[in-house]
Amino acid sequence: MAITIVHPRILEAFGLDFNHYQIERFGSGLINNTFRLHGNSGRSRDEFILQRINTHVFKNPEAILNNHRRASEYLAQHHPAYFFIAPVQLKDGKFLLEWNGDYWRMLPFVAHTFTVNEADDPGQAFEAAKQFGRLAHNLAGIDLSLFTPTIPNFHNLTLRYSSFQSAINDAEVERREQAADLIEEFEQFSQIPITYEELKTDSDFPDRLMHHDTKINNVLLDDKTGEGICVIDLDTLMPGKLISDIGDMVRTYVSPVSEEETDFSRIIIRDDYYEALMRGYLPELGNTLTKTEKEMLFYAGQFMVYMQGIRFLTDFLNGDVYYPTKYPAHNYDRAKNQLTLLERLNEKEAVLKKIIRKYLK
Ligand code: GN1
Ligand code: MG
Repeated sequence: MAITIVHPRILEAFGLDFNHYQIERFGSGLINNTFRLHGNSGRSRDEFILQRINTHVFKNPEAILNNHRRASEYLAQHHPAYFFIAPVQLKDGKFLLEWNGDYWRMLPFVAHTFTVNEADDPGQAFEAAKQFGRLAHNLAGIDLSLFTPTIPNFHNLTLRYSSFQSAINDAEVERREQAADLIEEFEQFSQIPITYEELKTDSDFPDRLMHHDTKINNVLLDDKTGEGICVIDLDTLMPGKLISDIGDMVRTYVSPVSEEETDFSRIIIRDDYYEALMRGYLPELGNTLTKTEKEMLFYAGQFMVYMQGIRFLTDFLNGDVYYPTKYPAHNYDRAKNQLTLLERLNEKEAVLKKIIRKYLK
């Protein structure tokens, strides 16, 4: 992979003098290239996040900035007290910089905050879920027709399922044979995409503006109190379904180990984390949830874990073209990890549904 270099002209375009900033790589995202800028002035306001947008994944980078701007304007008008990071404007008035075929955008850095890659206590799961719930609530009245999908069909499980089928057909023999058992196991859960197929057109299952990447490191926490301050990474803020945001929290907060874990016996459902996230998220949306949305809260976890599982397996069958891998069976292991998580989740269906009911009152 080529090393990305920040050219002085990029900072200049944002009205910043290159000589006044220290630049370092930042964060753990796999998709975009992220840098943190420290101003020599030492003022906390003089810090920025600069990102080069990955245009293999985001083919329409303008859409990201347009959506982000629409949301921040709406929030400033309707929820002025709500803290939301708006993108930094270029000298020419735009928000997206094109430089030598690459696309860059800048955001203010929020001082006195930190992120965690895994939830270490239920309190963190609660704080993060509350932030995502608040975002969904505050954006509930916005006109969805103003938004362009930044990744079309991103969480369209019907399409993800059919890409999985194509990958099975087109895979090299060796990989297909290696994955045969796992393919079979995912096929046994085909009720999950069938349910999605029905939900998609259900009038009681509306589109909402969703974040679509609700993992815990996309929430900034106050470095003194640990309280949730705001959400970040708004690249996939676009119309979608409630199950995406809730489901990805279930997928990423509830097990003590991440999708990278290969000792699958360590994948378990921590009821207290599941409860913390429902307690954080559901009250924020209050009575705005429809009957069908309420009924589908447990399904949300199944939906996202299953989808991520087949996305990893699809990539394994395709020869690792999407997710960066460190060894040949990496995507296979990630898929097996997600399958295990799905099984653990299903075993606890009754207990978890009881928890959900507690927070729907
Ligand atoms: C990708 O790069 P990251 O971690 O923000 C992916 C998500 C997956 C996640 C799985 C644009 O997100 O959908 O859930 O990997 N984002 C994109 O680790 O494909
Ligand atoms: Mg992300």
